[in-house]
Amino acid sequence: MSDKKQKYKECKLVIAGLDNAGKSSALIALRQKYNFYERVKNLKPTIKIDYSSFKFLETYRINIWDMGGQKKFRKIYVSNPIYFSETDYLYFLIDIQDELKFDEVMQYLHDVLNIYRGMDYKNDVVVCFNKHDPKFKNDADFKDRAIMLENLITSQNQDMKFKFFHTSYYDISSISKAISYSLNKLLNLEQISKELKLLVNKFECNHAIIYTESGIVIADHYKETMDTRAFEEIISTKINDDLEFFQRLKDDNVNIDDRVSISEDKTEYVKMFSVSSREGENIFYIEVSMPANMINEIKIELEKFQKILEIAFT
Ligand SMILES: Nc1nc2c(ncn2[C@@H]2O[C@H](COP(=O)(O)OP(=O)(O)OP(=O)(O)O)[C@@H](O)[C@H]2O)c(=O)[nH]1
Ligand SMILES: [Mg+2]
Repeated sequence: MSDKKQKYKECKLVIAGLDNAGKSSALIALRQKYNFYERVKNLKPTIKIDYSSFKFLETYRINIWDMGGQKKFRKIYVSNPIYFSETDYLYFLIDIQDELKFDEVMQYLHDVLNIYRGMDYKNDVVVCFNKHDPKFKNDADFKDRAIMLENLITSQNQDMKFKFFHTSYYDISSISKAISYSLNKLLNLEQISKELKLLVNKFECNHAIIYTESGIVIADHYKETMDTRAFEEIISTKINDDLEFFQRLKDDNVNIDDRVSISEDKTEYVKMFSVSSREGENIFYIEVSMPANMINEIKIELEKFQKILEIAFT
């Protein structure tokens, strides 16, 4: 275990899809939470494969293979299955705005899935209907396209499992949510997710989210009657705002680990948790939006998350 490389558990996520599907943009949006539009605007088509990795907490290294989608590259991958070997999760992005390419999309998906069949891939294939921008969220045509593709994909590939998401780089939390899906499974975060759900139900919270220092949402629950999408817009702003707030405190050496904001109809509370493991310190934030006046109960309830996080991460 002295080898530095063995310090991390390695996970491989493959991001595939046609050229122009928005793969690289989505990844940049995820990594670069601030001012990413500028960078995305100047983004060039990916030449073959872009490798990147990020540390998830102190324990894991998530390796992301962004497979440039131009036809010439697709040909190379499809004839060299080695690129796809040892994948933990396959993400397949579809540009939901570009209906004219759906046949080509289905053909490439078919080729890629055949490779995974040969490799005995057991996890869900995560399909993202990308570029489903907020302004199209109630557009019936977009909904129909997605349903049509979903039906086609599931009926043609009954031997495989799929998970579908709607994503857009105008809604970072939609991308965050899609990526959290595989991370939750890979990193055994399901217990945490369950506890968070119990909290939301018990106190009739509007929502509760837990995220890491880099803003990756590892679990989130919302009151059922809420419009999740609209809510996510508020949440991603709130996460960024809270992260900035805590960063400022840290820069100024101020030792405060929570923040409350009270408005007429709700109270928002965010608390920082620190969990030490052999690999180092992991910082988490739990943010709860609750009916006004619940703050004291929630504070007490959140204390037990220290233990839950410790069990999961030490
Ligand atoms: N409207 C909208 N445009 C997007 C979105 N994501 C990406 N784009 C645009 O789509 C274009 C292609 O994005 P890329 O991220 O380069 O696409 P890619 O899938 O990486 O393409 P290849 O590297 O060639 O495979 C860029 O002009 C982006 O600005 C989105 O969510 N909504
Ligand atoms: Mg690219």
